[in-house]
Amino acid sequence: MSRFLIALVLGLAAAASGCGVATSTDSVSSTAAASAAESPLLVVHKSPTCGCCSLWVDHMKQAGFRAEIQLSDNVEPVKRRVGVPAGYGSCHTAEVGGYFVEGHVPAEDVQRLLKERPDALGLTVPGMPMGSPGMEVPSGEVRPYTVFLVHRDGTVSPFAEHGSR
Ligand SMILES: [Cu+2]
Repeated sequence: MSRFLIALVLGLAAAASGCGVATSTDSVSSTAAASAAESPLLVVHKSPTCGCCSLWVDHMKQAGFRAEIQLSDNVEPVKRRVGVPAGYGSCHTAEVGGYFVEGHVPAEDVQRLLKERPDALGLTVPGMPMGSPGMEVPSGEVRPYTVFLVHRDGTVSPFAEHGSR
């Protein structure tokens, strides 16, 4: 009788631990799925030596984005593939939610893009304006710059303005 009880208890413990593992795995994966939905994945194409690109990625992570870095010595093919218009390029090219994000675009503008979801290709901050995210200077000065929305036909229109005019 006591042997039977021990076997029963051990059996229950094994079943319980098996179930416990399954349950915790389930909760982990559903938590990951939930946080994935809340924090969009940014795929960033940059050269290995681009420091301001990395600082921009830090800025985006602080705003809640997850980032996957794709190192490449030549990001031009990526810019052509996603549709960055000639003359509107910058140092790095990111992809998020079906859009491209070219250069030092502030996280708030990317968040607005993903919320409003315009029928467009992406956002760009041409060049590398002083004071934009990842291009900060000790004085805190922000040169006025424009974030452009790039339409499907390759034309652009202002999406946001930053810096003091
Ligand atoms: Cu840069």
